[in-house]
Amino acid sequence: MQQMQDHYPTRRASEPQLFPRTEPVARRSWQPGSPLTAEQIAQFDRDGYLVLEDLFSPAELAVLQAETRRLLDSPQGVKDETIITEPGSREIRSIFEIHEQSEPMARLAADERLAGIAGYLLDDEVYVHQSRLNYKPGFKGKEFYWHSDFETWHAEDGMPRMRALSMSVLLAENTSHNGPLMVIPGSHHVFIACVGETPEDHYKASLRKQEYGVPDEDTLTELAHRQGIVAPTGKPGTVIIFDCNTMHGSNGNITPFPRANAFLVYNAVSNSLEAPFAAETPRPEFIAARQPKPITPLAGSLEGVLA
Ligand code: 6CS
Ligand code: FE
Repeated sequence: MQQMQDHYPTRRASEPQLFPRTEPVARRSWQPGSPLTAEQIAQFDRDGYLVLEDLFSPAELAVLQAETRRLLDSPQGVKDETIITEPGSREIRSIFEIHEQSEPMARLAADERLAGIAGYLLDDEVYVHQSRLNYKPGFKGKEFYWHSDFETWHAEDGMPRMRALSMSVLLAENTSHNGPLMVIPGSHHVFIACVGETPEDHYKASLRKQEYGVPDEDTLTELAHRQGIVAPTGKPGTVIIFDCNTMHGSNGNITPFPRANAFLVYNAVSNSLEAPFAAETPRPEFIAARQPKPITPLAGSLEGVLA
């Protein structure tokens, strides 16, 4: 496959490098009928993240929470390779490809309140690049070290441009104590190229504990001092949208209160995956969809969607 030009070379140099983002963040400005206000679009563009409250009714949340419980309690119902456990234990850390293995999660992924907003901000038809149920059990949930998703998706999956975004649907209370997502506002405007060649089958380690494709401490220190760190919290039903290149991570969870989020990553159809830009072979389909399935956003309630 002919590889496109590499606008964001990473895992090549022996020193960390910073490259300016060479493309817009929010690709459509406000116009009548927009699913977001002009202020929300401006905030997403400026900060690289946006928090939306109360998108789903309590009854819809009950469907999603029951499905989350079902997936976690009976993981034998999902493909074994999509279940990622915590380092050093059998505790489930993530279940990938939930949009292909669960009716309620498939309906959530296609909902206009998510896919419709993604398509607006990315100014294109969108498909699910990756989905996962992130579960951070009480006492045992481990951290997700700082990283830019795009750096991994570019290097290991072959995502050409920064025209993708993640939506984290909070399914349990995300408080400041139980390991909420932390983001560095504005970090999405710069691409931090990482040092270190991608190991073979890197995903088998990185999804449990990522050690390659993580930024160096000096760059992180400078970025955090300049931009600060925020940890959006919220009750179940809150949705945190963040740009593919926003630097983020989360701490471990030593409280008794589990943290559970459904992550949906929307990519623009025009930004479909090429050959990896810094890896020998692409990662498996359950982590990165290589055949885009454009979404027709669905209106209506999630109530009654059965597992
Ligand atoms: O490697 C990935 O694709 C996944 N890893 C992290 C820590 N965030 C993005 C994505 O879910
Ligand atoms: Fe991430």
